[in-house]
Amino acid sequence: MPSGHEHSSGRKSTGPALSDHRPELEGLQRRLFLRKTLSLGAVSMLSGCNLQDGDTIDKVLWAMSRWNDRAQAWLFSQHKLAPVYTEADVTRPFPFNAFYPEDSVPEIDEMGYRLEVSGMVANKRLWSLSDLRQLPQASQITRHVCIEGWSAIGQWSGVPFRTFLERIGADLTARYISFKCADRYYTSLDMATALHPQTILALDFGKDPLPPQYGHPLKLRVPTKLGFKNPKHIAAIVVTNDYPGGYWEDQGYNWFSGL
Ligand SMILES: Nc1nc2c(c(=O)[nH]1)N[C@H]1C(S)=C(S)[C@@H](COP(=O)(O)O)O[C@H]1N2
Ligand SMILES: [Mo]
Repeated sequence: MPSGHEHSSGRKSTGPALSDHRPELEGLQRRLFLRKTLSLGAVSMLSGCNLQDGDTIDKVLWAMSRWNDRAQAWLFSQHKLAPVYTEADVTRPFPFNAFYPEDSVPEIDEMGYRLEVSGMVANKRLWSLSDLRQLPQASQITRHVCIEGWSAIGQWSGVPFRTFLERIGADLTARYISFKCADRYYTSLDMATALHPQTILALDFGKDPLPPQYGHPLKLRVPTKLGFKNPKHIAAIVVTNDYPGGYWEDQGYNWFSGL
């Protein structure tokens, strides 16, 4: 597969070969309504992957998922806004979620904190929290939807991410923004979603600075995406054309995951 379509999850091509599983693949194509329209060759073309007999089902499914990402990205509109709510609608207490229990939330020192930016950006300086608070701020009350089957309404405030990307001189034609978090979580976004007016680098939750469990000191609030695409405890941001994947994405969650 060409670079930009590889998955760094350590998946190896040791699974069953495609040719041993014709009936399963046909079943899959039927379920996806692709039977009449997409041959293996067509999936190859659309996904940019070189698929052939002998490839693993795993590889074919990853290729289809990446094709699905592109279809969703194409349908995404920067003008379509996520629903907004009032203060009375805010869910209390707000649920906590992470890939570890709440007593393992990272502790980050406010004074020593510096956000790193790298990749396709003109200005690679470090950002303190007070630097970020001096930029224009926006606030939103929106619904967070977790793939695990719960949702909750919260209020987040901070710097519109488009404003931040402009300040750091990000190449806005790059394909991806990648986020690296203090708890080793990572995720990434398409540029159109990064530039969406409701995507904000949040510093506050409700009226107060983000508490530890909700992403102190900095999280990205993206109301047009599932919860796992909203990184908490952001340490570094990379603007790149190389597909960055993510913690859950690399385990099979669909990368685009728009709402
Ligand atoms: N750094 C980091 N960010 C993360 C996660 C995580 O484990 N670590 N979990 C994600 C998931 S799956 C969800 S649902 C939300 C939960 O955010 P909350 O604790 O503010 O409800 O954070 C997302 N961002
Ligand atoms: Mo989640």
